[in-house]
Amino acid sequence: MSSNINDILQKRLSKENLDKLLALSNHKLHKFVADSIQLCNPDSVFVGTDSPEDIAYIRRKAIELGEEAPLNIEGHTIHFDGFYDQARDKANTRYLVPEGQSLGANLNWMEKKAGLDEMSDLLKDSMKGKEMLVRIFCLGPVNSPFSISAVQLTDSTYVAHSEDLLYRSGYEQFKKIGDSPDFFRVLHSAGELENFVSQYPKNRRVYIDLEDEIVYSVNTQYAGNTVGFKKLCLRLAIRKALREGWLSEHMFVMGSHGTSGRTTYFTGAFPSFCGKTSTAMIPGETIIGDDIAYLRKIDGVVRTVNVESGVFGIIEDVNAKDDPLIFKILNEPGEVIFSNVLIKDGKPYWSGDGRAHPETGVNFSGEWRKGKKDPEGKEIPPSHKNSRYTICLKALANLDPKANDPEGVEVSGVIYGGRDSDTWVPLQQSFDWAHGVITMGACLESETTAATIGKQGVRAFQPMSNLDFLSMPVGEYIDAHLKFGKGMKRIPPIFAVNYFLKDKDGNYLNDKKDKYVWLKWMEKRVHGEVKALLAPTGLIPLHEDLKPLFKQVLNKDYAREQYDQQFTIRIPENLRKIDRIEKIFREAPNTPSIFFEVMEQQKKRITLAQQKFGDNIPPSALSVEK
Ligand code: SPV
Ligand code: MN
Repeated sequence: MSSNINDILQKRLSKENLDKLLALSNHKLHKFVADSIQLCNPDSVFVGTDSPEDIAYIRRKAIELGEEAPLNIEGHTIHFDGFYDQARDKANTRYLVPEGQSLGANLNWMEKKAGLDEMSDLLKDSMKGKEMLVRIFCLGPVNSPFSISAVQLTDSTYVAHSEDLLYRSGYEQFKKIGDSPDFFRVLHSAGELENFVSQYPKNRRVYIDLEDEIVYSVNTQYAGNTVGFKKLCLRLAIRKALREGWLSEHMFVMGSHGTSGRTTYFTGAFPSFCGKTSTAMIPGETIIGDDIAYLRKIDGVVRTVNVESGVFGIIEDVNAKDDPLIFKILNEPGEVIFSNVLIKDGKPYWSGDGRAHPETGVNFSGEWRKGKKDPEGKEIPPSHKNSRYTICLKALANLDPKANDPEGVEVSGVIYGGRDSDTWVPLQQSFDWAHGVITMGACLESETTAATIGKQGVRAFQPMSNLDFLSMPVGEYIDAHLKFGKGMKRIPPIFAVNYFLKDKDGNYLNDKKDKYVWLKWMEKRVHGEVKALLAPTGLIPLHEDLKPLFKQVLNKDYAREQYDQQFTIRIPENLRKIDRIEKIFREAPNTPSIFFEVMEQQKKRITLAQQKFGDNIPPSALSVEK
C-alpha cells in the first residue's frame, strides 16, 4: 500500500473498520476507498463484512437516519424517492469513453475526462456530515466460475440495505481474489438530502467508466440509478462477457416442471413491465432469478446463474389473486422494503392491490390526499406507477433448489418477449439458433413503460430487452450471441412470446394467465413431445396440443376460433417490422453480414406466403413441420 493511501485510511477509519478493510489485501480496493474518501469527504466510514451484525447495522441506520421508516409488520419498511426521481434516468446515464474512441451514434456516451471532471465536481464533499458505507458483494453464486466480486461505496443506507437483500454477501469471497484487480466498483452519493430525498434531481448523473470498470452515481436514490450491481454493472458485465466469450443478459431464470418429475430450465428476456417477473413466478414452477443472468458455455452446454439473490419488483397489480406468493410475503413478517407506495397508519397501499384505499396518507409527493395535483396540474396517484418492493428470493416458497448452485443450471430454452400490440403471434419458435438470435432477439420491439422517464406506449427497438444497458454497438452485441451459439453440444431452442397482442379494436387477445400454457408447450417442445406448424416467421403450436394444455393448466376450453385469431400471421405488420429493424442495423457499425442474410430469407419467406395466402395467414393454411 502506498504511504498516501495508508495515511488516508489510517486517519479516516476507526481501528475496527480499518482492520476489516485491511483483512482484504487488495491494493486496488484500498486505493478506491482512499480516493473516494478524499473526494467525498465523509465524516466516518463503515466497512461491512458478511456478518449478520454488520448487515443489521445498515438496516438499523436506515431507520435511524430516516431513509426508511418502519411499517406495522415486523421487518417491513418504506422508502421514498424524490418526486422527480422515480425511474431510471436514461438521458443522464452515460458511458465514459477514453479520448479518440467512440461508441457510435446510438449509445449515450461522452469523453471520459470531461465526464470524470463533472463527476468530481458533483461528488466533491458530497458525504460531508454523513457516513460512507463500504459493502462487498458477489455477483452470481460464491465459489463459482460465474462469480464476479463487486464493491459499493455509498452514503445511502437505503441503497446499502437494498443491496443486502438483492446480492450475495461477498466479503469472504473477496478474500479469495487476493490482490486481483478483477472486480467492479461503484461510487454513489445521494447528494444533499431534503426530507430524506435527494434535493437536486436536475444534477442527477450516472456515469459508467468502461475502461476502469467504475460506476458513478450522484443526486439520486431510485434503485435503478443507484444500486450499482443491477443495470449499471450489467453494462460492465456485457463488455467483460464479450471479451471472455460468455453472455450477460437482462433475463429471468426459471424451472418449468414437466412430466415424470423433470425440471426444464429457461431464461427469458423481457423489457421492464412486460411480464418478466410474472413469468418467472408462474404457479407450480420454480424461480431462480427475475432480472439478470450470466450465461456460459461449459463442456458444450449453456449454463446460467442468477446474478442476484433478491427481487426489486414492480408492485402495481400485485394482489392475492394474480401473485399469491409475492402478495403473501408483502403481508407477513420478514424483510421487505416498499418504495413509493401510499402509506396510511403504517400500512402500504398500491394500485391494483385489490384493497379499498384510504383517501389520505403519505406518498412520493409527501402528504397526499385524493385529488392532489402535481405542479403541472396532473392528479397524483396514490402510489407511483413504478413503485416497487424489495425482497430476498429465499423468502419465496417457489425458490428453485438449484438457485445458488455454483455450477448454475443448464439452459434448455431461451425466451424473448416484448410489448407488441400488432405484429407477433403469442408464441413461436425459431428455426435455429441464428434465426432466433436475429429475427427474435435482435428484432424485439416493445412499447415504452413507466420503468424509465419519458412518454409511455411508444414502440421502441429493444434487442434482447437489453438495449437500455448495451455498452457496445448493437451489431457487435448480436455478433457475440451468434458466436456463443457455435460449438454447442446441445443448442437450446429460442422462442418468442407476445403477451400483448390486440385485435383491430384494441382488445387484448390473451388472458394474463395464457402464459402458463405457453410455458408448458415450450417445455414439451424442448423434449420433442409436440409438433409445430411451419409459419414463414417461425414454428407455431398446433391447436390440438394447446387445447388439452389449456384444460389441464387453466381448466379452460380453448376454442379453435380463439386460436385462429391469436395465431394468424399478420404479413404486412411483419414486413414493416423487418424494414424498421433492418434500417437500424444497416446504420449501426459492425453488424455481421449473416444478420442481413437471415433477415432477407425471412422477408422472402413472408413475401412468398403473402402471394399464396394473402395478408393474414390463418394457421389452417400452414403445414406441419417434417
Ligand atoms: C428494470 O427496470 O428493468 C428493473 C428495475 O428491473 S431497475 O433496472 O433497477 O430500474
Ligand atoms: Mn430489469
